[in-house]
Amino acid sequence: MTLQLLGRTSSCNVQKVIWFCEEASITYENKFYGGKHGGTKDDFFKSLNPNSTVPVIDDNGFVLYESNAIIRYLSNKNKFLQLDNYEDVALCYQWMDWASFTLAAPCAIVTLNTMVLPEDKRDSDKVSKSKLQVLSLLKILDNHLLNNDFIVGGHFSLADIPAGCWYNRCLNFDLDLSNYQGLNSWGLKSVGQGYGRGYSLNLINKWLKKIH
Ligand SMILES: N[C@@H](CCC(=O)N[C@@H](CS)C(=O)NCC(=O)O)C(=O)O
Repeated sequence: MTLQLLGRTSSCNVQKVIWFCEEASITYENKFYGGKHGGTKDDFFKSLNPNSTVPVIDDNGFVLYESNAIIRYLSNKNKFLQLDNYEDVALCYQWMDWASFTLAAPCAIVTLNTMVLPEDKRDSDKVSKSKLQVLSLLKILDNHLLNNDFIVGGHFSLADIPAGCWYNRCLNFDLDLSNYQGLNSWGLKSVGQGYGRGYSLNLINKWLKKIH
């Protein structure tokens, strides 16, 4: 059976899985759950993921949630985007967690208060404070990327996917990133236009305009 991916494409965590599948040429069927599509509190969805969050995959009966766990599983199963030594694997997990928790936290506050909540419920103070946090966190990644072409191991790896998805989201936050040369040049190589690698995220950006 084709890999089932449950989750709305406007979620960065779902985007990680789409990006990996596109890179690895894995055929998948995407069913929209969560956000305005709802369905995550239904018995069926909760039998797959009692946390009611997206993404979830069903790979021929093997069910898995947590986006980073999903892309690590798909990477191991397909022997794709793997790293060769334990140190690089550990650094890869470090950056995946950093992007998914440390960077994602203020990004989620900006997203909520600029795109998701109704205008009269948005908190502009929270947006300003969180944008400053995002800028200082992106500076950490920028410093790392001034000396490294990609996040780990000198080539595109799983480590670039979570950070790439959140960087892509940050491009919608109206931030001044002109002094972030390392980040921007990595962004062009990983998620940017004109490179095959960025194809799936560019596609997602087009979808987002239509279906957020
Ligand atoms: N740590 C989880 C977080 C999952 C999560 O919080 N997903 C959000 C979307 S990014 C969600 O399901 N929100 C509820 C909804 O979309 O209805 C993961 O990486 O998969």
